[in-house]
Parts: sequence; structure tokens; C-alpha cells
Amino acid sequence: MEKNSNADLDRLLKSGLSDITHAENSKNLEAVRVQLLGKQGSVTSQLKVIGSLAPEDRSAFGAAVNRVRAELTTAIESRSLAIVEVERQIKIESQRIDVTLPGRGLEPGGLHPVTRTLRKIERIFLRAGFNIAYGPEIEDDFHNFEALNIPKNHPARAMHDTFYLDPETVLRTHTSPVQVRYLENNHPPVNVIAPGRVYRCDSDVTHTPMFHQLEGLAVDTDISFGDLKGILIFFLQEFFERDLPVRFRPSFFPFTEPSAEVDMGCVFCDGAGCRICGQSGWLEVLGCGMVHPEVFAQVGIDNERYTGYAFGLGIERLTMLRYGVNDLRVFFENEVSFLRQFT
Ligand code: 2NL
Repeated sequence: MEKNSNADLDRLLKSGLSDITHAENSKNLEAVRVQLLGKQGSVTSQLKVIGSLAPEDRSAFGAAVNRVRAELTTAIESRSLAIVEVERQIKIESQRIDVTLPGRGLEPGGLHPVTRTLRKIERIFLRAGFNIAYGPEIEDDFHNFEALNIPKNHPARAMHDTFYLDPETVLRTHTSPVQVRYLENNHPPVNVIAPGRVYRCDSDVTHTPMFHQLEGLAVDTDISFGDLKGILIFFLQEFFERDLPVRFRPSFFPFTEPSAEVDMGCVFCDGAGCRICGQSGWLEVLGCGMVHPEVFAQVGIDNERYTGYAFGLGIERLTMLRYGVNDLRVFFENEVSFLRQFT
């Protein structure tokens, strides 16, 4: 009986060690451990054999079972360490990041074409010695109308379809009020441009309720219409980057006298006549004039001593001419496919 039991133990040890060696992962190894050393395990069940042995053999056999158990436990522990290390390597390998792979790419943003045009115009006038002034988009009646010689109940108010916030407060219909404020706060000589958003209660294919304008103003002793012609011809030729014919047609604005509208030779047909210039060879691009004496009076400037010129232009219109865009509305739809063309 003793011999048999010892031989069983020996076989148990050998096959146990072999099973441990061949366990390929933690799950397998755990199954092997349970099968050998668990409550119902083959080594554990050897302890139950002890009772069937002769009393003098029991102690030696018990010690032998314990040795087998200890040897298997040690083997499982070292195998477990090896498996954990291998599994860690496999995990690391599977999570390895190839830093040499190309990235997804970053799409660069770009400035809106209206912003690009504004910046280009500002650069030209800065170069000519003008300052840039900004002001509120919500204005009072005085700065938007009264000071500009547009009295209440005067038909000139109908020229501006105004958004009223209350009877005394409007969304500015032009950037002139910025220049009125500038005149209130600065003594001549004044050379200033006022770019910005303006609002008119008007919406169709060629009008949006918000658009961008830039106005310019120069005030000093002896400012002449010749100075006005000079700066506007310079500006248009710089902006369109070519020699352009420019002509001044008499017009009317309440805040200038005399007033003129400015045409330039059509940049699409070089003056030959095309669909865009309505076969005339000319494109209307600006309004201008000599500051009305009443405007100077409203801001406390001596209109016997000082003269000035002023002009205004629409940024969207110049942007359309610059880029050959034929629909105003695309500037406000923010279609990425349209905007991408200007990056
Ligand atoms: C146009 C015409 C114009 C002005 C704006 C102005 C400003 C002051 C005094 C006098 Cl503070 N005038 N601005 C003058 C003439 C024309 O704009 O067609 N704009 C799009």
C-alpha cells in the first residue's frame, strides 16, 4: 500500500509539473492549480489516503504529500510570474503606437473674404496717413441723423430704412456717426476712416439687413475737392492693383455739398461694356463729397475756417468686384465650400 501510494505521489508530481509547464496563460494555469491543489484536487485527495495507511507510515507519507504540494506550489508561482510577464509583453505590443504614421492633418482656417477686403482697404488708408476709428453699432438719433444734416421728418430719412430700438435709438445705418464722434473728440487736422457693420431694414437679392461699410473723413484748413479726387483715385488703383480710369458724377447726400458718385472703369471688360457693367464700361463704387457746413456746425467746428471731404463705400460690393462674386448672399451663408476658396 505504501509503495503504491508513493509511486502515485511521484506520478502526480511529474504530471503536475508537466501540466504547469505547459499552461500557456493565466487561465490555463489557474485551472491546473485547482485541479492539483484545489479542495477536490488530486494532491489534496492524497491526504485522504493517509487514513488507510498503517499508523507507522502515516507521518512519512504526510510529509511526502506536503513536499509534493510545496514543490507544485513553487512551480505554479514561478510559472505564473513568467506568464504574467509574457502577457504584459503581448499587451504592450498590441498597444504600441506607431509614431511614424502620418497624422490626420489639420485644416487651416482662413479669413472671411469681407474681412480680407476690410484689411486690404485699411492697409491702403493707413499708408496714406489715416487713423482708424470704431464706434457703437447702437446709436442715438443725433449721431446717426441730426448731426449729419438729416433732420426729423426730412425725406432724406427715407433713404435709410432704419431699425429703431426706440424713437431716439437706432442700429446705425452708416458708419458716419463714428466720424461725428471723432470730430467731437478731436481737433482738426483730422484724417480718419471708420469701418464696420451697418444695418438697414432691407432684404432682397442685392440687400442684406446687415452689411459692412467704410467711410473716410479729412478735415483741415484748405481741404479741396482736388484732395478728395486724389485720395480716391489712389485708393481705387491700389485696391484693384492697376491703372483705372475714375470719374466723378454729381450726386446728392444731405451731409456733403457738393456730392458725387464715383465710377471706375469696369474691371471685367476694361471699359468695353459687358453684362456686369450693364454695357456702360463703368462700375459705381463710391459716394463722396465736401463736408456740409451744417455738419461742422453740429459738432462745433468753425465752418468758415475748416473744410473737409468725406466718402463712403460698401465692403461687400468691393469684395464682389475683387473676387468676381456675383451673389451678395454667399457672404452670409457661411458655406465652407465657398469660404475655403479664400484660404
Ligand atoms: C455711400 C456714400 C458717403 C459720407 C458718406 C460723411 C461723413 C461725415 C460727414 C460727411 Cl461725418 N459725410 N460721409 C459722405 C458722402 C458719401 O457715403 O455711397 N456710401 C456707401
